[in-house]
Amino acid sequence: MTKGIFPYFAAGEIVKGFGRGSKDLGIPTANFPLNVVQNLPPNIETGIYYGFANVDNGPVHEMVMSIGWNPFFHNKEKSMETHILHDYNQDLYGCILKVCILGYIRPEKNFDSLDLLINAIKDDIQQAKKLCNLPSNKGYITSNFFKKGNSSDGGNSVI
Ligand code: ADP
Ligand code: RBF
Ligand code: MG
Repeated sequence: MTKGIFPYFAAGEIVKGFGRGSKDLGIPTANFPLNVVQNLPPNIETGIYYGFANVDNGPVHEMVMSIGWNPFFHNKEKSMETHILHDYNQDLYGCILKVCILGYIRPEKNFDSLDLLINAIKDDIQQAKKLCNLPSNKGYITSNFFKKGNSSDGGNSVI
């Protein structure tokens, strides 16, 4: 069960992902290294999450994140992929990504086509925008965690 773990804070370097061209689909996902994935609480469900993120202590934006094995692609390795709702117009490899996960949207699913997967991700983005804007959530934009000098080794102890 995924209960009582939110907000969950994590930080790490943005590494190369699976190179499937998510970027070309308009949905680039910044991938965390394995150690950040392994630091997740053991009781966190795989699935799609929402929250806030920033890069190199910059402005905080809404994000959607996929945690799991991407059944559509049959991944062997569990991954944490974050799509930040902002146009950076550049690569961010090597930069530090900080995320504050605020809640769960849905389980990971398999789809009959890539188009259906993309439509589901677009729905997730709309959900995330609404949920991030709730009074109980939007205060996290100004969390000290996102400021310079505050980081996290992947746990949720540093706020
Ligand atoms: P990879 O397979 O290496 O993860 P993607 O096609 O998923 O490649 O693209 C992800 C990369 O795109 C990120 O690592 C980052 O460098 C860049 N990027 C640019 N804008 C964004 C964004 N809004 N959200 C996530 N990554 C972004
Ligand atoms: N992959 C899946 O196999 N099933 C999913 O339900 C799924 N949902 C996703 C939702 C979001 C918000 C994001 C960012 C990714 C999701 N993915 C899912 C991962 C997707 O397959 C991966 O990012 C690909 O690289 C996209 O081309
Ligand atoms: Mg990626």
